[in-house]
Parts: sequence; structure tokens; C-alpha cells
Amino acid sequence: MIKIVHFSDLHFGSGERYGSLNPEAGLNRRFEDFIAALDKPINFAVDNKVDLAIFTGDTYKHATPEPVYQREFAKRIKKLSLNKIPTILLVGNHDVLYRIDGSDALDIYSTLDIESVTVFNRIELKNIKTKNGPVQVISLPHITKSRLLAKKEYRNLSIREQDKSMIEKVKEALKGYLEKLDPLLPAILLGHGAIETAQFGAEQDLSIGKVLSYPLSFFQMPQLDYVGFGHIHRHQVLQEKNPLILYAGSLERVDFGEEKEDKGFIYLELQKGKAKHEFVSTNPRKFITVSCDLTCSQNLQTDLENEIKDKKQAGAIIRLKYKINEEDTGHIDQEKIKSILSDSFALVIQSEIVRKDRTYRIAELDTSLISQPLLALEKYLFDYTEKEKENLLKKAKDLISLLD
Ligand SMILES: [Mn+2]
Repeated sequence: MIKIVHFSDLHFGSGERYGSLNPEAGLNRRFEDFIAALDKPINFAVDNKVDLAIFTGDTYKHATPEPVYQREFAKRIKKLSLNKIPTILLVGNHDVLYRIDGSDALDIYSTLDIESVTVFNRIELKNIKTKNGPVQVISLPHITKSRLLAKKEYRNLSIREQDKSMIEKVKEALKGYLEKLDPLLPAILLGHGAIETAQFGAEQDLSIGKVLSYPLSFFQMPQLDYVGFGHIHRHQVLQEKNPLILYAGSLERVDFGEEKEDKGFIYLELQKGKAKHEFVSTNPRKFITVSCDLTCSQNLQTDLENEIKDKKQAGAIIRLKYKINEEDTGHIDQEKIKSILSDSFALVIQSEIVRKDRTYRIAELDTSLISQPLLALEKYLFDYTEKEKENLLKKAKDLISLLD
């Protein structure tokens, strides 16, 4: 049996807007959270003497990280190396610099040739030795178009045709390596990218970028015992067995969109024909949204305070959203609210002010035009040029005709 730790999507440098500077360490406190999150799989690997550690890409926020991010990542890779744990680093889209030289943020680890560290930056098949026997690894890192685009015959294809032809190439390459696998040894496929049936998390803020999207069927290959992916930050299992296919998910929350997603890494026990996995939470920093509608409230301050006291937790990143009538805004004691929430890790207050006597920006545009949408639109477009107006009205007519 081979014991494996699989973690992914570290993104050092992300989410720091909710962190302040720790003057003693000189580091952003959210960065310290991200470091602590990375320590979880690393320490788990060392403490449990696992046979193999796998990272499936997106090390930093982008491919030209500040030295401090590189240093803290390198320390943990060194720890794995000192403990003689073979380590796989697979290149993600955030690790790649879109230049013709094809360099990436993990290059340094292959260049330094660190004992027991293997970097995968293209599709290939390698045997990785572990103390409990070899594992066959097929790699599918983030694939860039630049090499393909350099070839003349692809230059005139549309983006969709280029994607299609790249997917086809990936399929061919994978097929070739699947045929080469030794059926007696455990085999895994490690990827960074999107799989069509996967559910995206809340990564918009990271602008996870456009990557190729593969059909799940590419990986439903019985020759494989495990398919471990990175890129999508929400941990999810796409197929339970033959083979087990999953996203490890990211290690820390970046934003409120991930408030309800747990974060962690995968512990895997692998044998030929069998993969047993467990999701281990990193206990990421809590994000809590407190929402309160005060527009019908008689005791604004008390109602708001009660809602906060009910939901708050020390050490969490709190977003307080309250809705209030314009004339009541003076009744909220913001300083008191801040002092109640002073044990938060970070605090964001968003108030939505409801104005009663709403005057229309365009005087003629009122409810009397409700049955004449085109006329209403024409009035709404008063500050557009005649040509733009004509164009937009034509489009509106087309849309309306579709409704008939
Ligand atoms: Mn990615």
C-alpha cells in the first residue's frame, strides 16, 4: 500500500485584502494563514511518513511571485525533501508566464534538481519511486496554446477550433501513455484544468483564467487507479471508483464566495486496483456574513446588535450587511458596532440605504410608459447619439419580437 498526500491551488499572495500587517513578522496576516494552511498537508505527510506528496499546481497568485512567497513555499518543499518524501509538482495556469520561452514558477525546482522532487510541465509518463514501490504517473499540467499557435497551420483557426484541436491532441497523447502503462503497477493521472462535469466554486475573484475543459470520459480509464486534479477550488469527487476522480480543492478561503466551502487536502491509500481517500480539513479561516434588514425595525441599534451577537465568532472575517431607511441612518452607532466586533480578524461593513421619494433621473420616464417599452427605451437613451439609439432600438425590437 502506498500512502499519498495530495494538495492543490495554494495561491500564495491571494486574499490579502482581508489581512493587516503583522509588524513582528513583517508579513500580511492572511499570508500567515495561507502558510499555516500549507503546513497542514506538509506536516501530515511528515508525521505519517507518507510515501509520496503531490501538488497539482497554482502555487502563487501569478507566475512572478515576490521573493517572500517563493521562500515560504521553498521551505516546505525542502522539509519534504529532508524527510525523503518523493514530491511531485505539477504546473498550473497561474504558474505559467505567457511568453515564448515557456518558463514557469516551478522551473526552479527542476533546475536545482532537488533530491526527490519531480516537476511536470508537459504531458508525460514517469515512474516515481517510493519506499513502498513505484507509481506510474501520467501528467496533464496546464497546456498553453503558445506552442501550438507557433505552428502556421493553426494560426487561422478560430479560438473554438484551436481549443478543439488541442483537446484532440491531449486525447491522443493520453491514449499513447495509457497504452504504455504496466498493468501490474499502480497508475495515477495528475491534472490541472477544468473537467466538464465539475462544479466551479467561487474563484471569480482570482480570475482563474480560461483553461481547456476536458470531457470526464478522458479519465474514466480502468487502467488508472487515481485521477487527482487541481484548478477548481471547490473540493469534489467526480467519480468514486475505477478510477477515483477528484479535485483536491484549495487550502484556504480567498473570499466570501467560499464562506460555506470547507478547505483541505486529500490523504490517499493506493494499491493496484484500489484507492481509498479521505478529505482532511485545514480548518480554514472562517468568513461570516451577518445580514440584517432594519427597514421595518423599531429598535434599530438593538436589533442590529442582537443579530451580530448571534452570528459573530472571534477570529472570523466578518462582513456586516444591513439595509436601512435613509432617515434612520443617524440612529446607528457605528463605533459601538465596531467595538462589539473588535475580536474579528477583519471587518467589512456594507450598508444599503433605502431612499423613499425616489425621483426619476429622466422626468418623462415613468410608469405611464409601461405598455410602450420601445418608447420608454428611447427616452432612456436620451444621451446617446442618433446612430447608437437607432442601433439599440433595432436590437430591442428584435428581442421583443422573440417574445411574441
Ligand atoms: Mn488554475
